[in-house]
Amino acid sequence: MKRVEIAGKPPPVKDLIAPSPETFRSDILRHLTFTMGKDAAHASVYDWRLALSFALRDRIVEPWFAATRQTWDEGRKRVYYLSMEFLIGRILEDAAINLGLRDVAAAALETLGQDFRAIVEDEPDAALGNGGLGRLAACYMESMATLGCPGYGYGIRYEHGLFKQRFEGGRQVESPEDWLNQRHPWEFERPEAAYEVGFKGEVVREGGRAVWLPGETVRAEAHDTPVVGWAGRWANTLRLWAAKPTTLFDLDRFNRGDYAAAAEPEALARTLSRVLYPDDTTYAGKELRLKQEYFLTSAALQDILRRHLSAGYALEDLPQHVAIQMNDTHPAIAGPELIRLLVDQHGLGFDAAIDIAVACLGYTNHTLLPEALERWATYLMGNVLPRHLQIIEEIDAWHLRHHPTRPHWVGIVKHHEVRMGELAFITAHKVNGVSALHTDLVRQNLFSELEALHPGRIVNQTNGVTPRRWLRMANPALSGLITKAIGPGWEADLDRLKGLEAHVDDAAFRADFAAAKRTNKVALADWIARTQGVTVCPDAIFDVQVKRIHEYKRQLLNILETIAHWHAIRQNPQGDWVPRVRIFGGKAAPGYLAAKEIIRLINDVAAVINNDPVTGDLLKVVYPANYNVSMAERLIPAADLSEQISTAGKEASGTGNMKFALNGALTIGTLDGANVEIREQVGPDNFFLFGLTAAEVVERRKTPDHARQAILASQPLQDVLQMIAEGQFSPDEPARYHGLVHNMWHSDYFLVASDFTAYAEAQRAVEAAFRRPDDWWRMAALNTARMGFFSSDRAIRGYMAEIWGAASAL
Ligand code: 26V
Repeated sequence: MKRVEIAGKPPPVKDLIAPSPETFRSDILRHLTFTMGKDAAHASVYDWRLALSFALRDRIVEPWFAATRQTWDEGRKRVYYLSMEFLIGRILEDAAINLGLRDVAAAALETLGQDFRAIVEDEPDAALGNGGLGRLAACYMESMATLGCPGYGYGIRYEHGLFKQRFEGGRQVESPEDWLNQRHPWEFERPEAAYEVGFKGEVVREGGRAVWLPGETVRAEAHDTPVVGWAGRWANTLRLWAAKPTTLFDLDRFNRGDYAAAAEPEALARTLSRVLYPDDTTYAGKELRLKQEYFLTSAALQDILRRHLSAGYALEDLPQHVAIQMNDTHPAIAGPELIRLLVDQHGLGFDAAIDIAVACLGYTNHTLLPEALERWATYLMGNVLPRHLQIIEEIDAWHLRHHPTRPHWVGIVKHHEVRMGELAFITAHKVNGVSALHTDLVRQNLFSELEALHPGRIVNQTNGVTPRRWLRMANPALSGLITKAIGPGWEADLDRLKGLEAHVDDAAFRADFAAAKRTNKVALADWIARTQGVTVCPDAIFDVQVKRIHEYKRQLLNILETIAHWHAIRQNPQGDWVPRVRIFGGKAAPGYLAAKEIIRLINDVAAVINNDPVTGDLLKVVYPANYNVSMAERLIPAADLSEQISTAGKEASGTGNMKFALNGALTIGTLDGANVEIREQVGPDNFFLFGLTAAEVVERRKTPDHARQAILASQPLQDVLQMIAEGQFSPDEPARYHGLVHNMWHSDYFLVASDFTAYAEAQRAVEAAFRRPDDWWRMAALNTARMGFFSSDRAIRGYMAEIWGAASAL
């Protein structure tokens, strides 16, 4: 046995004992034989992957049990993170790295004639989320484990995660994702941990007490996935609920031969945890969505109360032992549900119950977009959750009693709708935004009246990302260089990256930094050639915009400027151009037609540009389908330029922006979301800023013909719109983009035209900088060196201190 020292903060409670490759090899073989029932001679990559996963999982169990035991023994406060989305991605390599077993595993497999990389890539992504909000939840789970913050994530075990995307004739086509059609080796089924969740029915009064008689019930069954932190010092649980019928099937109907009807209860229950809602752009008042939200929340709260009571604590002491975080308003029924459980089931008074709820609950807001703010018609709420609607009205009345000066337009129930933002705000002791700018806007715009009634309730917690996955795992080339330069342990103490600053004026270090980037670019170029059939030159600027497709994120601005650049090269093919590859990735919500049109335009433009012999290697456009976490892990480490170009005031934070800068890409971006703080941290000289500010955006919109004015002021933009309108990119259907072009001239709500010239100029500044490699690599290295602030460990420490009142157990 060899002792593995993994340095870093906090000091090790118990160092990992890493097995030798020989020991680990026999672990793998044991699982291959006895768990998979396979002979090594006939095992597939799937068999090897599962055997390896089980061998790794075995080694999580000990720290997992130890953490659970310690939490009970020490009577520690637990944090419960309630989220409708956990966008995890692959688990195997991340777990191996955190256990300090990645190299041991790779070596063991090599002796078995197996390739670690191929096995890693066989794992499907756990895609139980749409985008930023879900990925943030996954990073936060990993940081809570790393910091030894006792906690649980609660979510839904969707049978089908985010849809798969492919392109047909440039158009997005969706198909169901099916990650559970294979064995999922990381979870433990807990059939004994199950709760009934009710819907509909009626509320009757019995001796002055409300009794809810649900018309439908389902069972929520727990599936636990351990989440191990850095160096295996602590592990928490991600508990995902699967919906099961309370009665299996109707035997009478079955015996009468009516098989479909007999299976109805089962089918009905199963739909609850069947699919992830794929739209994070617009609120649609779907009953099934409300049911999913309540299903998650009720199961979680019943579980939390059961754990609390089984420790022998009083319900009045819940806030000392329990912090519950609502990831956006999706679980905002938690306030009413907790009050219901305390009042209806445990006999507390309403006032005592609401005080307990408020003291336990926190609410994170992730968007200001009015169309994404949840509100439920009271008739729907009253139908699906009749008791909760009563409690919501009581909460509203209670709030008004305590704040008689409350403006008449403020409140939870208005115009026959339940506003979930107001509900979450009023039932939480802290409400947080996700970047400094976003939090200011939440204070000034979204909740200004409630802020005045509850000064100090709104706080900021700028988002962060886990450096274990997003640097150490995704970018071994750069990670190795960092460790060589500043020593080990930065993974758990990211501020230590500052130590790289001392090296940025060293030409040899800059050359190594550039070489690490080149390694990643060559690997990406190979993958692009293999999977997309496009050849790209690794010496070009790799310019990447990956995120959900949304008008406010302005992929349109990017592709319009790409066309302008292409046109400029064609006017002067002998000019001294800097070669570029513009890489796009991202999915559109299935019903979001404007976003789908942008996807099609990008693909149409790519088809023309990539086949143009005049521009050749000077410009390529690549848009691989089905962007997901694993694709992000390929693209981000290979990026030179990170596109963060949203209309200012619209992107709450962004987290991709952090991953890119951490991996040594320079940002071209607006003063939006966390871009503001990234620019402050890395220094304004190391960031390509352009565009209107959030305040200027508001002003600009007041000019009625802002779009027309901006287009008329830019000949290149006029030319681009003309080319599109003439059908240069859709020769088979010249009118295809007439609507889009018309919208550019006459509406342009997201101010693409108004920011176009500034964006194009910033792109020229990027090229000028890229021509000076010494400057470029110095800037890139400074970005990595100064991104320590954006570790999700820093963010979680902030939540623990300012919202949860929780302490590290390490
Ligand atoms: C809203 C809805 C509305 C109901 C239907 C389903 C659904 C699903 C998700 C959402 C909210 C989307 C909000 C969101 O993802 N916000 C992103 O959160 C990131 C993490 O804080 C942040 O970095 C991004 O800027 C922000 O857009």
